[in-house]
Amino acid sequence: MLVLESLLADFNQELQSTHRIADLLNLKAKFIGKQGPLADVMKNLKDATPEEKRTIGVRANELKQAIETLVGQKMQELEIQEMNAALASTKIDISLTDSVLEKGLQAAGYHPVTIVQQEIEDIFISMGFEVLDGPHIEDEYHNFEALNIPATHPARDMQDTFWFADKKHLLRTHTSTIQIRGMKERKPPFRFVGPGKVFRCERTDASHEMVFHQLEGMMVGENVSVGNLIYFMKTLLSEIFKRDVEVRLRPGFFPFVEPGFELDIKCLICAGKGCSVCKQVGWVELLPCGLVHPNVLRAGGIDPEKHSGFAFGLGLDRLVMMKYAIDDIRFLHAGDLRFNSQFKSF
Ligand code: FA5
Repeated sequence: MLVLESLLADFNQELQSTHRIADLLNLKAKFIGKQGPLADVMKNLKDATPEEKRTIGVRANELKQAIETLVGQKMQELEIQEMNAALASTKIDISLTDSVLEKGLQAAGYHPVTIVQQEIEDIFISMGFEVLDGPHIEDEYHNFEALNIPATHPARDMQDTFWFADKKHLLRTHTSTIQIRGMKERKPPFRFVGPGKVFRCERTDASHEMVFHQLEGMMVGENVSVGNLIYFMKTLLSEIFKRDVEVRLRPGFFPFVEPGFELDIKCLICAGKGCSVCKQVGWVELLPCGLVHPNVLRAGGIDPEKHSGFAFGLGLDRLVMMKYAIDDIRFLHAGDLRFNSQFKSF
């Protein structure tokens, strides 16, 4: 018995000075492994009396379990310690400081389209609008039919479409797709904006890209009028440009609005004199809009007898071009860091 009792004390003493997992495993083997003293005690039991066998056997088992428990506890402790040590030695400082930048490393920054999109979202949020999202891959219904553009309507050709092979799905040609789901999921009055990428199979030039960004807006309620529409458009432009910009409103045709308007901005690249961005006309198409067509309200589950609404589809890339005087839309999509890093960094 004495051997057994001193065994636990010896084990505890050695355990105190064990600080590595490998040493702990060796210590465990030393005390309760096949060649260890506990195994010896058990082997020698064959010559003992039945009474000794019982008391010593029980005690030996208790000790084995006690040692296993202590090893388990210590193992957990050491694992945490080793993990913390590993984390501390591989720690990365992700905060770039000026001194790092002085060494010539590039700071990360937001893309100008993202900067302006976030600014516009904030402006609309402050005016009680929600911000919605929608899928890039759409069906014919949401991109055309529900927007009052049936299959045979010539307006389908206004937006050259990338179709999928099944001829049912497409890459959305405009963010107006967000209108239908937005209407179906809420009851009037409501107001929301929906920014995102859109896709058109178009020849590119200084003001046209195949992949570009729009920001849809919609407000539905009782007696929503052209007056409301003009108020929100004016607020948006004065907040974005922080100065007076010249705009003009002219009639525009879109099957999903009636009446429809085109809001153009006086070209800020050439101050209206004529350039490649405005196609020599001095004005840039920026913000088509109008009152939501009754058929579209119905498709969204809204009774046009009770409610009316306005909608707009802002050309985000063109707005960015006007704001920063960028004279070719292709700069926005080239991924050139020399261009991108001129804008606000994190
Ligand atoms: C539309 O896409 C309509 N869905 C907008 C709308 C919404 C009207 C709600 C009424 C109510 P449009 O095809 O004109 O309309 O495009 C809207 C804006 O996107 C244009 O004024 C222009 O600023 C921008 N845009 C159009 N095509 C391109 C292009 N290829 N590259 C860059 N910007 C473009």
